[in-house]
Parts: sequence; structure tokens; C-alpha cells
Amino acid sequence: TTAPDAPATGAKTYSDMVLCYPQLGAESDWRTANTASIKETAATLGIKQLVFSDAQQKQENQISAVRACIQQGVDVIALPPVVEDGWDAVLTEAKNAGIPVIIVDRSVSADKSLYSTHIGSNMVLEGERAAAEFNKMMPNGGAILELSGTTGSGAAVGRAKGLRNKLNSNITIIDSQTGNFTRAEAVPVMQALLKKYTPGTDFQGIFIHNDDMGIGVIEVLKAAGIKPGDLKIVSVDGTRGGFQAMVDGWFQADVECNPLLGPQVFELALKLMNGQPVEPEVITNETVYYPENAAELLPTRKY
Ligand code: GYE
Repeated sequence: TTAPDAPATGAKTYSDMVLCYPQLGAESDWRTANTASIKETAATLGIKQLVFSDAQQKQENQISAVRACIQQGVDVIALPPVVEDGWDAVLTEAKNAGIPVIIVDRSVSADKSLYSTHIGSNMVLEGERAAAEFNKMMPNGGAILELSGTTGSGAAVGRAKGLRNKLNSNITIIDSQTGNFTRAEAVPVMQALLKKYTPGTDFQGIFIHNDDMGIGVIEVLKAAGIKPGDLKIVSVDGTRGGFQAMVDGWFQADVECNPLLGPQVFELALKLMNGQPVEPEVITNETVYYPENAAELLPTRKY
């Protein structure tokens, strides 16, 4: 007789699973938390093998990592793509090898027939939520700067689009520059912007595509003698650093983007290994955080 919780005969379990996670990099606290979530979930579920790599934000490294996983004959590839374009060839190779692909976090522009599903945030909605904050804080209009994420990434493209979708017409985006989602790259970009534009006069707000860049921006503003609250700043992610920036009065809102995707990724992977149907798009549920309860929530933040 079979134990009641035993899988149906022939069904694959987590202990059979070899999952490939060609991580795009380690550029931010969001990314570090995403990596931790994947590794912890793999360990908790006791999967057979997690094939993890770090592409250091270079698409060619990610493509090589995917090819190595195809060669190895992994069961499932879960891919967080650094940029949207340029995946058709390698996704076709995976498909021809019969390996299902889950696109994680950022989106790809490739045809949907080349992968099984996409799980992640609605990046356009995040940009729209940021726009709503500026509309509330600047009812009489004004000017803002945008510090964007990695050029061509689904996260940056979506957030930029969402901002423009919903920003009131009396608020102008006077400049938009990329800081590649890192604190280190955001610093010189913000320094250059401060040489070009006078805070308060030329612009009253900044939309920043992630908290790590936001922390770099704060450093630059502080050095220039600008005080918390002098500018309206909205960021994205909701990391501990972002919460601290709200506690300190620098960010007026932080749009949540959840990196803790491990449990859902492995659940989808198991279904795919067993040939079960999955939703073509799994969107994570998110909100907006404010300074009012940032201090109270900070200790509860997991990333
Ligand atoms: O917002 C940022 C990270 O793709 C959603 O990538 C992710 C973004 C996240 O570097 O911090």
C-alpha cells in the first residue's frame, strides 16, 4: 500500500529536480535577496541540484551559462534576463532540447512560444505607482529627474513607461540618466546632474529606479548640502536601505518590488517537470510604502 502523501506513481518530486538559475548579477540588495531566496528554497525542498551562476550583469555570460545548462541536461531553467532583447537563439536551443524555461523577474521580448511562463513584478505598474506619488506631492506641477536602471532591462523599460503613462502633464521629466541599478554608478551620474541643474529651482523631485541607486543619490545630495525633504524622492524595491531612507526623511515613498520568488519558482518548475499546465504569466502582489510607518516596519523587512 502507498502512503497517503506519496506522489502518484511515476510523478517526479523535488528530490529528482536539477534546476539551473543563471543569475544576472549581484548589483543590488534586491538581487542578493533574490539569490538567497532561490538558494534557501532549493535547500529547504531538498532538490537534487541547483546549478547557480552569476553573470555580472553581462548578457553574454548569461547566455553561456544557459548553454552550459542545456549541455548538462538540467530539468528546468529559471532565467532572470538582464535585458529584454537577444534571447531568441538560446531559448530556441532550450526548447529543441526539451528543457522548459521559466523567465523570472524581468521580461524578455522573445516570442512566448519559446518559454513556459514568466513570474515577476508588473514593472509598468511600479512606474505608474511612482507617478501617482509625484502627482499627489506636486499638485501644482513641477520638474523631476529620472535615474533609471539598466538600459534595455525589463525593469527599467517598464518603470520608465509607467511613469510616463500616469505623470500629470504639468510635471516634466527634464532629464533621465541610467545608473545601471548600482549605488556605485549612481553617484557620478547624480553628481553630473547636480552640475547641470539646480535643485529646487530647476527640479523639485527625483524618480529613482531602485533603492541602491537611491542611497548613492542621498550621498551626493548630502555632500551638496541638500537636506532631507528639500526634494521629493520616490524609489523602488522596498529594501531595508529604502526603509531607512524613509525613516531619515529622504524618500517620500518606496514602491515595493518583491525579490523573494524562490517558493513560486520551484513550484512552477515541479509542475513543468511533470508536464502539468502552468499559467503563462504569474504576477507578484505588491504595494507602496510610506515614511509614516517605515520605522515600525523596518525590523520586519526580510531584505
Ligand atoms: O528593482 C533592482 C535590481 O529586476 C526587479 O533589479 C529587478 C531590479 C530591482 O537590480 O534593484
